Amino acid sequence: MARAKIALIGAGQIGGTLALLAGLKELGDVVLFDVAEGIPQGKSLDIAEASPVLGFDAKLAGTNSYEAIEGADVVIVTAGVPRKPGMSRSDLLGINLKVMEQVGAGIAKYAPDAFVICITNPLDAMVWALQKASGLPTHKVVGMAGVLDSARFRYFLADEFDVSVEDVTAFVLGGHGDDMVPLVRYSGVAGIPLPDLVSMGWTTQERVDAIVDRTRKGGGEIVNLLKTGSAFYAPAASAIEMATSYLRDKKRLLPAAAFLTGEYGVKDLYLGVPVIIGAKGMERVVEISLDKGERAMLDKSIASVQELVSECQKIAPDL
Ligand code: TXD
Repeated sequence: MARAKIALIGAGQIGGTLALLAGLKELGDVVLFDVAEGIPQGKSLDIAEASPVLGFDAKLAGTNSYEAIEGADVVIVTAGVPRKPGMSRSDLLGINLKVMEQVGAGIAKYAPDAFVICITNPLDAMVWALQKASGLPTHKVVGMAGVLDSARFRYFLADEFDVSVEDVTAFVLGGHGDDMVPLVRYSGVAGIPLPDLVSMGWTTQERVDAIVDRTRKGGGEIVNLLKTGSAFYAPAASAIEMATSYLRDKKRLLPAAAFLTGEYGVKDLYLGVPVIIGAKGMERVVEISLDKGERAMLDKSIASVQELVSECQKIAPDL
């Protein structure tokens, strides 16, 4: 059977890492697209030259033309501009909205059957714009943030308990921002919920609160350290996990920004919720029960996402 084709729109820090991981995991052939000339070509050649050493077979191509993504099975979008000093949030929104319009048009023309994963920030608004601009069905366009946010939560918990990251599960709901909702009740070690681990004396409520806070600010922590960019290894790994679930029909239950049609009381908005990802795309939204406190946190997160999308609608009323 022919290899799957994976198109990566944006060949920056995350795009390059995605190409390497897709190769290492032999997910398929990779096309790296960017408006910058030479970068996608250079990165794809560099990774192709690593393939004999690393022992994977994949065709890697770099391009500045959308034609090259024709027939892609998966498209992962990281294209965009980071926020620079002096740039307001609206300035950034305006620029990245234009980028989503271009990328959406390219996908609509050359890869209308693809499963699309958006990573560009501000995530919950950009995935909304990308779906509108591409016109692809909503269950084929999702946003990546929750896998990353819960991976951070899992890592911090594994470190706290000195146990394998493999045995730690963690749940994060809501938008990708400081008001995301890490769900303590649904997180734990090998089926033991976090509140029980507190009762068992493995940790204290204060330390759990501090971990929740660190998870919320996880993106900023990396930006403060790197200074010239944001996280890219963990974001790329997270998107690859989502792409793998689609390509291999694994039906993983993963948190993702999904288009809601009434679930969690939300309509016509992308929001981070647990979903099943399989061969049909985003196959199911999983509605878990929330207590009062969790619901209040989610409502706050929904309001921030709604505000961002309303701002987008003002800037681009045609979308
Ligand atoms: O959890 C999450 N969703 C995120 C999101 C976690 C970390 C970072 N997140 C966001 O991903 C970040 O705020 C950015 O919006 C994206 C991509 O991050 P990356 O670190 O890869 O950014 P780069 O290195 O600046 O790469 C962006 C590339 C760069 O090579 C540009 O030339 C290209 O995008 N670019 C374009 N490509 C195609 N088409 C257009 N129009 C375009 N404009 C810029």
